[in-house]
Amino acid sequence: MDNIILIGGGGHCRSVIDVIELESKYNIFGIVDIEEKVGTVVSGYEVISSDDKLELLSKDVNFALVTIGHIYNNSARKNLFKKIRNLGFVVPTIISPRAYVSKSSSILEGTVVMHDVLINSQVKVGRDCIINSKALLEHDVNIGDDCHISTSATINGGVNIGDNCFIGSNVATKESIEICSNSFIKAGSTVR
Ligand code: JB2
Repeated sequence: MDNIILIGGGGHCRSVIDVIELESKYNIFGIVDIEEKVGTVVSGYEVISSDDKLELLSKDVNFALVTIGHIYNNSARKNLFKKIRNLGFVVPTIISPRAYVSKSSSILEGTVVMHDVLINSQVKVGRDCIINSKALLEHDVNIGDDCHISTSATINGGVNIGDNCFIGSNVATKESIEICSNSFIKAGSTVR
């Protein structure tokens, strides 16, 4: 298995570790977090360094993924994704074996698809997104880059979502609507 480094060792990281372990494609080499957390352990994996050692780590490890979450603001995630790409890390797509992803759908790199997600026919998901546990993306949905579709959100058929959107837990959207870039939709909303 190829080694991978995870950047950000909090709650979202612990969920992603569970997916990576089940997927069994990558060996988690270690976690990169803030200096104060170096030496601590996250779900059995050591925090091996802070961000300033990423260049050194890139000599030994090919793959990296940002595992900081996104609720109000995704700028930390975006900056770190940019940094690891500039350093030459390969950023993979991570898909839980417990997710269903239609073979006619496409999911770009840096995106994680968590347990029990259902992605139906002809869906397109951009880069560096979180499609969180139990989310449903119905047929012909398009999702831009850097979005977080939270737990159990239902995105109905033909919906277009721009970049940098946060769609909260249990949100339900009407079919074929446009949700513009930088939208924040709070948990439980119905979007018409
Ligand atoms: O600049 C940084 C940095 N800033 C914060 N570089 C690196 N490498 N790591 C950084 N961190 C680390 O990200 C923090 O020290 C902490 O370990 C982690 C953030 O963890 P936290 O649990 O606070 O949030 P999260 O983003 O992992 O999870 C939130 O978002 C998810 C989507 C939570 O609200 C979760 O419940 C939610 N599922």
